[in-house]
Amino acid sequence: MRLHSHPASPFGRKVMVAAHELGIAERIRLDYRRVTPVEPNAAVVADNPLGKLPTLVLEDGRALFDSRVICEYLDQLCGGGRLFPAEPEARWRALRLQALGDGIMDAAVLARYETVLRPEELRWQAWIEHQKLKITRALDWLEPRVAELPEDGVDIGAISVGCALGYLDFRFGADGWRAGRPGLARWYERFAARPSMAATRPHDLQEAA
Ligand code: 99T
Repeated sequence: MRLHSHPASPFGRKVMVAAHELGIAERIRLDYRRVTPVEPNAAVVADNPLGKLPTLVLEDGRALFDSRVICEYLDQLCGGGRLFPAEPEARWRALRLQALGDGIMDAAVLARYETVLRPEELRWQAWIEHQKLKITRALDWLEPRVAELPEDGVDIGAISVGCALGYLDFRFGADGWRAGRPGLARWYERFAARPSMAATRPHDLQEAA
């Protein structure tokens, strides 16, 4: 399998953390791509009309997107029920946390694009502030519910929230998301120490195709 991705993408990281947790990371070849909403990458667009990362290309040439679909595919490939719990209560808890983590990443990526991509004279400060407010509200919502996240194990909710917090450290470290959120900070410290997270730390890359 091939994965169009980028080492800075939190969604690409989510897929690779899932693959590491399932023990199949070595079956995925990483094709790093440079992609922004205004600079689509032809190789990615050929496999995904949305032109987004991550996109997984299977051995038979079919492509899967987005990160939610890819993660569920990988889980099924390994028998199912490991990252996406089957038992209803655990399942909806994990899926809701996945939606929260993905939503934080969406807001953070949109704030980032507004900051670094848009020409300076067109930048819209209110847009950035309101994307960041989404992140603030999501983290404040999560702090008293941190027990919903698995303490030692892993599921798709934990992976998504973990990658979202890792992305905030990577792109918005100065915002200090840990302040006033000791429960979440403690949970993340343990989660970030997992080998799957250590193997997928985000970084920028100049030479992506
Ligand atoms: O929107 C675009 O055209 C290019 N952006 C992306 O492909 C981003 C890369 S993160 N990916 C997504 O937004 C995927 C979201 C989707 N719902 C999923 O896969 O779950 C780039 C971050 C950075 O450069 O800092």
